[in-house]
Amino acid sequence: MINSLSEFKHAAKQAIENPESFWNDIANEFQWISPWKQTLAFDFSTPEIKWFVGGKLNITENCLDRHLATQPNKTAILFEPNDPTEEAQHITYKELHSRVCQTANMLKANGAKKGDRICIYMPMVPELAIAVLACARIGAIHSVVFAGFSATALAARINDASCTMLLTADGGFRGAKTIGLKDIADEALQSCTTVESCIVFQRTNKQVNWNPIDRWWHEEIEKVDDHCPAEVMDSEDPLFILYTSGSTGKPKGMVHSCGGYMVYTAYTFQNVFQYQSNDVYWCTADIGWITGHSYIVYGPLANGATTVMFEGVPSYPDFDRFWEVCAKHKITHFYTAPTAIRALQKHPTALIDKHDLSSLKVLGSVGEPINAEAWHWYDAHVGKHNCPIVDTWWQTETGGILITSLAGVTPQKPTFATLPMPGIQAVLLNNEGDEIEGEGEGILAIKHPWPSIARTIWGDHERYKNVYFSAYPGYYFPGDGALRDAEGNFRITGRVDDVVIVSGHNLGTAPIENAINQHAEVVESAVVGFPHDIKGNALCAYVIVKDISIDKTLIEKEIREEVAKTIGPIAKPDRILVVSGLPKTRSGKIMRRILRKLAAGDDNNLGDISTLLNPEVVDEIRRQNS
Ligand code: 7RM
Repeated sequence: MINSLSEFKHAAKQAIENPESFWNDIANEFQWISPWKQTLAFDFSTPEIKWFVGGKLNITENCLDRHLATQPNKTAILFEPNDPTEEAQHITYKELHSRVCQTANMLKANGAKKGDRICIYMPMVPELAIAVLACARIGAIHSVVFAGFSATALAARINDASCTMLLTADGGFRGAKTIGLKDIADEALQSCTTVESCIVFQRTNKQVNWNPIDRWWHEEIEKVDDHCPAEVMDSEDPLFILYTSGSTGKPKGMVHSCGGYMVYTAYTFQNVFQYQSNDVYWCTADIGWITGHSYIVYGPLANGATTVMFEGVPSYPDFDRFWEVCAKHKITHFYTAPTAIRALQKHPTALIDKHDLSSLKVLGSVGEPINAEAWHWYDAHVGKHNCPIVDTWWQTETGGILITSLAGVTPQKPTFATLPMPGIQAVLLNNEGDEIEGEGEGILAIKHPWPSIARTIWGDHERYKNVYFSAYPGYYFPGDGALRDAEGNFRITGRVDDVVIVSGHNLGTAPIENAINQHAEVVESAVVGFPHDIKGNALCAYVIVKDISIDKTLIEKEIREEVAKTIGPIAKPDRILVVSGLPKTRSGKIMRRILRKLAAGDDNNLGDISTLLNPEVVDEIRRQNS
């Protein structure tokens, strides 16, 4: 573990000078069935990336078996149910190992084998994590679909990967609501032909429809024992597929492989969060997202940590649920998203002060840039000015955290993700693709592969190449913009793929939004382009204001003046819509694709909006448009 700033600097230097020996040392800390023959083979032009070539392993031996000798009775998963009156579950490493092996046998007994794709559509219960690990145990490729997704979204993902098995539940609890997962799954399966068996976990005890391919989890699990040798996996065998939204609307099935993903998620978990053996770590994400895969399941378990799984939502039964859980389980590490922080920030701090948060040592943020106001609120009211905040920048595609501070080890700077992890060669490029030295602003790119970079898009390597490796040859292009200060700290400024060409001028929407946000009455904004007879494209700004009863004509005029002043008259939006919310994903990302269609008047063809956090704002915008 990196324990000091000087060790950090030393590691960063070593990683640049000799990446292969740097990663060899880290990978050697794991349990391999047989060693690799070559550390790295890559070519960004094809692109082909391989780590720990020829090495054999099973990630579950590293997450489970390895800890049995040293800490069998330590809690591996601490499950906190949606309903605070339902008892929490403490699942030890020994018990988790046994349940994963038994579940793996259940999958095999139902026909699953190495290389099969298994779709997992389950609520946040321990069996979800167990299902993920059971797939990994037998070498089946899991494809977790977030349980908030619709039948259409689920079917598209099952079909894209030709999944042969579906693991689901009768339903799931989310705050005061019950979601009928089995009903949604049934609807999805009407348009899927590859699924041969469906195993249903009982959570809500709700009456469900039954099909010939359905089996109850609790009945199937009774039929098998808990002895299941780990499948021997090649480093480069796929471990899982996880879908992430693309700018076209068709989700991209990012493929992660066994060896590199294990090494990098474990390495970053340990160093970023500075986890100590008795700590209780809580990441509030859902396992349906990459944050849950890497930093609820694999990273923490590979380190023998206690990882909390929370079934509920921040607002149920009240807006102090997070703080109640922190006090109840003496949470030491709390990792959440800016969107959650901003939502909780609206409520009186008395809701926090009711609870004893003195166990907290480290706070984390992930998912989008954290604004200064949210950062300072988090620092003061949750961290009591006493907990480092790690602002972790990364993506589904990167598998693990790439730019962040290390808690208490490297300096933090509000609104800055700060420095690349040792081993990550982050650079800034100008529009011509030349590297910018020192302070500056540009396009973020990564110069050298790291072990957990996604290897391809399932079934579409060409798209993988085009999206990530073609715009700036020789680099991985994440699609984000950044600025860098004199000390080398990065601040992520937002997506750069949202460029609109207005009368032949290339306009990034992020700087226009920043200008609009300068206005004292503006809370948040999103700018998109829409087709225009004369200009080719024109700009439409969606603006959330503090007080909805404000004089709209006046604020529109002031916003245009602000944009003209900071960027130039060319960037003045043609249309400004004052709205009460922006369509967002559940992790807080603005769905620009939808805003673009609405602005273009193409609103009968929005695609699936069921994956949104707030689908109701779409109708509100529609009404304003007409
Ligand atoms: C982990 C995750 C990836 C996109 C990424 C950024 C944005 C994520 C931060 C951030 C600024 C951060 N995976 N993003 N973390 N922007 N600061 N700390 O969110 O695939 O769902 O999204 O999220 O734009 O490219 S993701």
